[in-house]
Amino acid sequence: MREEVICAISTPPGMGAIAVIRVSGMGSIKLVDKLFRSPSGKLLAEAKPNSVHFGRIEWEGTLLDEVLVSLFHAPRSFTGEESVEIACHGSVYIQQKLMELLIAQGARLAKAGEFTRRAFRNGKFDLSQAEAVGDLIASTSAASHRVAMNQMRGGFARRLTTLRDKLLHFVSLIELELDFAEEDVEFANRDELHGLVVDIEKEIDSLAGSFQLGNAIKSGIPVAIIGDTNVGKSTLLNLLLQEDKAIVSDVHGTTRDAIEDTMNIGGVLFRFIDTAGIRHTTDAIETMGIERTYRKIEQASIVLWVIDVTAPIEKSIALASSIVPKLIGKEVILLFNKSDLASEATLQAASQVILQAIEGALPEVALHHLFISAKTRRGIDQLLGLLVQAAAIPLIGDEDVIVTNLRHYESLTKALDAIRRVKEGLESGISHDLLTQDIRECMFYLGEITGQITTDEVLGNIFSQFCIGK
Ligand SMILES: Nc1nc2c(ncn2[C@@H]2O[C@H](COP(=O)(O)OP(=O)(O)OP(=O)(O)O)[C@@H](O)[C@H]2O)c(=O)[nH]1
Ligand SMILES: [Mg+2]
Repeated sequence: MREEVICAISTPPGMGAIAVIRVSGMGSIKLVDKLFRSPSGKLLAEAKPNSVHFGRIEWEGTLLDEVLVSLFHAPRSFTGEESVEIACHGSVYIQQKLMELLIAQGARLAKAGEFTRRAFRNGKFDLSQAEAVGDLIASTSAASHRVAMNQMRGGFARRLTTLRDKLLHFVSLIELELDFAEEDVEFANRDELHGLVVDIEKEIDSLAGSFQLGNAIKSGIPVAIIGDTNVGKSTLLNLLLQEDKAIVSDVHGTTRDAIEDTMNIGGVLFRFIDTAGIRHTTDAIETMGIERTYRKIEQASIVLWVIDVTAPIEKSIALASSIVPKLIGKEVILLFNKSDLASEATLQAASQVILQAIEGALPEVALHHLFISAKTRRGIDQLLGLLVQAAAIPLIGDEDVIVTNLRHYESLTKALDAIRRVKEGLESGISHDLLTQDIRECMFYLGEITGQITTDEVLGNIFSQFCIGK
C-alpha cells in the first residue's frame, strides 16, 4: 500500500534551541529535496542512504534556515518507511514556515501517533511495544522508565507470543481429533495439556498480579494526607509538592475537595492527595468532602495521618475510632505537626498518649511516627526517607515484566478466566468443541495485547492518546 507522506514537529511546542521536523512515507526525500540546497548542489535523493547532510532551506529565493537533514531509507527508520528528519533552529516562525512549505510540496500533517502507528503496521514492533514508546516518553521516575524500557524491548510481547504459540499447537491437535471423531483418537495428550494449562494460568496470573505495582509506578504511589481540620494537611501538601497547590488558612474546614498531584522523591513517583479534614459538621458540602476523604484513604497505599500537637489530645483520640478501621493493610505514618509551637516535654507527653491509643486499636499495622513542622520543615527530610522506604518499590531487573497498562490488565484478566475454564473443562472432561472454544478465547485475549488481533477502533483509540509528531 502506498502511504501518503506525513510531516509533524516532533519536538515540544514553542521556542527551543533546535526543533526536529519528521517527514515519513515513500517520496519523503524527493519532497524535501524541493526545499533543500546543499553546499555542493547535490540532491538528497542521490546521497548515500542513511546519512546526515548540512544545507539550507530556501523558498522563492529566500533563506529560511540552515539545517541538518537525516535521511532514512526504508526499512531502516522508526516507521519502517523512507523518512527524513530536519533539525532546524527552534524558532516558532521557522518551525511553522517549514511545516507550511512541506505541506505546500504535498506532505500532509500527521495525526496523533501516526508515526508510531505506521511503525506498528510495518512490523517494527508489536502493539504493547508501541504503547511502551508512549510510556517511555511520559516516564518521570527511574522505575517507570525501567518498566517502559523493558516493555519496549519486547520481553512482555515475547512471553505472550510464546504462551499463544503453545496454545495454538494444542488447539490444532484437538481440532484434528474432531476431524477423526469416529475413530476416537487422541492426538493431544491430555496430561500434557493439563500441565501446560496450569503453567499458563500461573504465568498469566503473575502478569496480571504485577499490575498493582505497575500502576503505582506509572501513576505514582497514592499517599493520602488525612486528619482533623486545621492540623496543617494542606500546608504539608504544598511543602511536599514544592508548590502552592492547596489553599491554607486557619479556618477549620478550608479544604473540601481532594487535591492531588505527583512528585518524584528519591527516584520514586508519589501521588500526594490532600483531603478534607475529618470532623462532625452540618455543612452538606463539607460532609461530601469528608466522604471523599474516606474513599481516598481506601485507595491509598500510604497514609500520612497529621495531628496538631497544640490541639486537645481527646480530639485526636476521638477521631481514631472512625479512621482506624480503614487503615488495615496500609503503611501508616503519624505526623505530630506544629511541633514548633510546643515544648519538647509537651510533644513527648501528647504523642505518647495518642500513640498508645492508636497502637492499641491497630495492633497489626506497623506505625511510624515523626515530629514535624510544616512551617519550619522540621522532620521533613526524615519523612521523605520514610516515604521512600514505605513505598517498597522492588528493584526491577532487565528481564522483569510489569504490567502498567489498564488495557493489557483487562485483557489478561479475561485470558485468565478463559484458561481457568480450560483447566476445569479438562478436569471434568467436557466436549472437544467447548474446550477448543475456551482455548481460542484465551488466545484471542493474549493476541489483543500484542496487536495480533485488533480492530481499527482499538488502534485508533490507542494511537490518538499519543501526541502529534510521535
Ligand atoms: N506554627 C505552625 N503552623 C502551622 C503548621 N502547619 C500548618 N500551620 C498553620 O495551621 C493552619 C491550618 O493549616 P492548613 O494547612 O490549612 O490545615 P488543614 O489541615 O489543611 O486544614 P483543613 O483544610 O481545614 O482541614 C494555617 O494557618 C497554617 O499556616 C506548623 O507546622 N506550624
Ligand atoms: Mg486543608
